[in-house]
Amino acid sequence: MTLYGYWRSSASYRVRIGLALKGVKVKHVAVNLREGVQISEDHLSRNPQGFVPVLELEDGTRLTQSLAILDYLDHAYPTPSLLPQDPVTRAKIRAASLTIAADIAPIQNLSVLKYIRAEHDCGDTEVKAWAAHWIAKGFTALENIAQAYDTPFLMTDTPTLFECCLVPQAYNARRFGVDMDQFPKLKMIDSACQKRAEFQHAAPENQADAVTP
Ligand SMILES: N[C@@H](CCC(=O)N[C@@H](CS)C(=O)NCC(=O)O)C(=O)O
Repeated sequence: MTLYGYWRSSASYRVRIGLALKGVKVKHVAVNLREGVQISEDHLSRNPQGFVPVLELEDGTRLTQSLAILDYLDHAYPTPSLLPQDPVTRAKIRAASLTIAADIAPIQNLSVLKYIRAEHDCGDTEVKAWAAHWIAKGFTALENIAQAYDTPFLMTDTPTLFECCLVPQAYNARRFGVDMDQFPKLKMIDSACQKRAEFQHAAPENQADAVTP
């Protein structure tokens, strides 16, 4: 299988974590978002939305949307599962994951930030403040939820779909200057993940296309 992604893309990072947790090896192909390769004819033929990640299966089938890709991986490679068996906990973990993937992350997408920069004459400071505002708002709700559980990961003893979403979003939060000390439980979960080899392997800085300052 081939994963078309980008080192700093949080949606690609989610899938890299899922692959690492399951011990599934894929070929990685970088789509340079900074250079606009996502809207090249080649990439639009993989994903007409012009987004990464895209997971290309061995038979050429292309899967898009990180959560749908993780769902595919969870069915194709069931162990370890990314969701617990209990239906209520499962639904709650999916909800918390969607809070990140559907509600928080899209507002700081590169194309959204480019749009507000160009159409609303925003500079770096305003753009950073915009991203930080929406991340903090979403994290405040998630911190409230997480505080009710005394487990090392959200509602569980092992990382799930939620940690696949949280770690990349916490990475982005730090990039946009959000003080993670406001969210002690999320910070604790993120730190517990960072200690694990699978999360280290999936980290942006450890990707072949990473650009170090
Ligand atoms: N909902 C999609 C979001 C994908 C997405 O937003 N990808 C970003 C990188 S994290 C992207 O390709 N952005 C390119 C752009 O905005 O031009 C998913 O979860 O896969």
